[in-house]
Parts: sequence; structure tokens; C-alpha cells
Amino acid sequence: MARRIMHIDLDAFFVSVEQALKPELKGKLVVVGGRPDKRGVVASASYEARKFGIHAGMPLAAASRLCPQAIFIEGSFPKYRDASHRFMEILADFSPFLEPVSLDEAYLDVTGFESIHGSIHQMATKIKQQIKDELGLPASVGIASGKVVAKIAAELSKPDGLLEVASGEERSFLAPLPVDKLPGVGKKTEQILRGLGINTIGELPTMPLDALKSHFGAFGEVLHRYARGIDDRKVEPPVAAKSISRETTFGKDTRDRAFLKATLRYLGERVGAELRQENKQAKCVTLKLRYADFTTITRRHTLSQTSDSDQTIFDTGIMLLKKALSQERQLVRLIGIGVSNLVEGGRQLDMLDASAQRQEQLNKAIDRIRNKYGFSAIQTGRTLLLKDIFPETGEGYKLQTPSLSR
Ligand code: DCP
Ligand code: CA
Repeated sequence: MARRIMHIDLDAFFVSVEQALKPELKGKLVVVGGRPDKRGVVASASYEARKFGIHAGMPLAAASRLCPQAIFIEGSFPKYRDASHRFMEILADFSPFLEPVSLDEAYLDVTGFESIHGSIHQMATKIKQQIKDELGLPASVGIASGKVVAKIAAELSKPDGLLEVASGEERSFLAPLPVDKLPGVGKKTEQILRGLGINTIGELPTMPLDALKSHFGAFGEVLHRYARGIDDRKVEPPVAAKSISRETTFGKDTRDRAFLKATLRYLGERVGAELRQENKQAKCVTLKLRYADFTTITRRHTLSQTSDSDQTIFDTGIMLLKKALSQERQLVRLIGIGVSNLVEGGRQLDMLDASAQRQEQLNKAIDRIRNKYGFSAIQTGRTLLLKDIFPETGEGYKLQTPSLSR
């Protein structure tokens, strides 16, 4: 039986979340990313604003020149993360075969689900309706026998769209589209293909496979397959993390111990929070350092007892840091800390002494507040030093890489 794969992508995600919270913004020229007089780029633009040529990644100043009357919003990551969680929960109610791709995008394998919903098309309509009813957000859905075609169908249907490509129609559906619609085809690949006289996806398979391979290596073979609408990749639910880590590169190389420790504390707390959120305990702590000359070292320590406490992660990190710095005189360019050899579940409370219990209660209370108000709501002693370095919430949206991956 042909597979039925859905690709669901929220429209103008950050903007739509702002509009759901403030309905007076609906239908307006809205840009999320920051004030136009600030540095920085557009994260998301409403479809109305896109008509003026505004798009994600464009400097805010340029966006404001194109459309001075647009409403510019700073945005706040915890709201988007919350909406993303609830979006994924709705999808998970429809099928257990769910693969989140980024905050606002996921694949769902719904093969064989026709009978429950009448048809896959009707199922998609229900999914869209539920996202609208519960979150107030518009979504677009593509349905096809594989991921590539489903994703492209969703994109073409935007905004608030629904497009199903019947089994057997994949190749003719793709044929008239420009080659850069295929995943992995960026500006460079597109240019080479154009040089070879290939502009549409339909023209791609007319090239001999060997010729494609000679230009693009293994990717040439993938392109040849995708262009014919063939994509057997499975929808893969996320596997539990094998390790959790956080790292940061400094704006300026440093040997300042207090600063290095404060950074380590901040990163260690992020690792600890995620560890507890996943209800895991770690057996190993790893420190990573990159020096000014780009030499990178990792130092690992095995704990005598598994732990999920910030203090243990931090203390171990500091011990490894002291040792490493005593062996190397160079300035430090990057610091990171991670945990590995993870095991399920919390410890038995009776195994803990009183102070460890207090520590555990404190960690849990901190996690609760952070979950509610965002990561920077609480900063313990040493990380206060970092306020100047991470003036934002400390969350990833400033990094412009919306992703659930670690
Ligand atoms: N994002 C970002 N910076 C970028 C691209 C995206 O911060 N350069 C954030 C804001 C987007 C969200 O990720 O709202 C989702 O990215 P999409 O590419 O899916 O874009 P949108 O959802 O905004 O619009 P579309 O309707 O085209 O999916
Ligand atoms: Ca989107």
C-alpha cells in the first residue's frame, strides 16, 4: 500500500502567535524580529507584509524602508516554544508516527488512517481545524507518498492551505517546479544546474545519473531520486537523547577565570534543566575547550553516582577546567559542558542525604519557574555576571535557527 505522509507547517509562525494573542494585529503588516532602528533581522513577516518584499533573514532596517508603516514586534521565545509544544501535542493525538522537524513543522505518517477519518484529506482538515480552534494558528498541510513531495505540497499550498498529491502523480506534480524547490538545492547547486540547462525539477532526470554524480557526488543520486518523486525516508519519531550539552564561543578569547566559571555555570544549568526535564540521570560529565589556535580538547569524568543536579555538573566541570587550564597557557575561544551515559528516572529519595535533597528540591523549583517564565527568570549567583553577555532570554530565537534539535 502506498504510504500517506503529511507535512504540517504553521504559517508565519511567530507573527501568527502574536496575532493570536492580540487579534487587532490580524490582517495587518506585522514583522517579528525587533524594532526597525535596532540591528538584527526579520524572523517572520505576515503574508500582507511579504507583498512589500519583506522576508525572513532580511535586516530590520531594510524591511522598514520597504514598508515603513509595518508594525515591528520584538517577539519573545517562550511564547513560541509554548505554542510549538501544544502544536506537537495536537499532532501526536492524530498519529504516534510524528517527527518534529522544527518548532512549527512536522511530518506525520498517517498510512492506513483513512478509515478512522473518512479520508486522509478529511483527517488533514480536522487537524487544521483543531490547531485553529485550540491555538488560533493557521497551518498548511501537504499530503503525499513521501516526505519531499509532502513538504513541497505544503509549501505551495500556503497560507492556510491543504494540498494532496495522489499516489502515482508525484513526478508530474514536481516536473514544472523550479529546481530550488527540492530540499538541499541552494543557490550554488541551482547555479550549476542552470549552467547545465536544467531549470525545472522535470528536467533533472533527463540528465544521466553519472553526470549528476560527477557534479554533486552522492547528492546527485539523491537529487535524481527526489526529482522523480521517489523518497522512501521514514517518518522517524525523535529518539531519546544519548547526551546533552551546551557550548558557547566567546566574542573575544579569554583566560579570565571568573568569567570562564560563570559561563560554565550558566551552560551547566541549561544542561541540568534539560536533564531533569527528560527525567534522566547522568553518569559522565564532559568539558570541552577550544583554544585560540582552534585546538579542541574534551575532558571527561565519570561520577561515582549518577546525578541530575546542577551543582554536581558544575563542580565536575570546574574540576576539569582547572586541570585543563593548568596544562595549557593559551586563551580560550569556546567552552562547553555536557553529560552522557544517561539513565532513566530520578533517584530514590532515601539514597540522598539531606543537603542533596534540598538541592534537588531547589532544582525542581527553579525548573518550574523557568518553564513558566523563560530561562532568564532566575539566575543564580555566578550567572548574574553573564547578564551583559546574554541580555536576551538566553533562548535560541536570536540565533535564527528554529529547531528542536540539540
Ligand atoms: N525564523 C527565524 N529566522 C529565520 C527563519 C525563521 O527566526 N531566518 C523563525 C520565525 C518563523 C519560524 O522560525 O516564524 C518558522 O520559520 P518558517 O521558515 O516556517 O517561516 P514562517 O512560519 O514565519 O512562515 P511560513 O508561512 O512561510 O512557514
Ligand atoms: Ca512556518
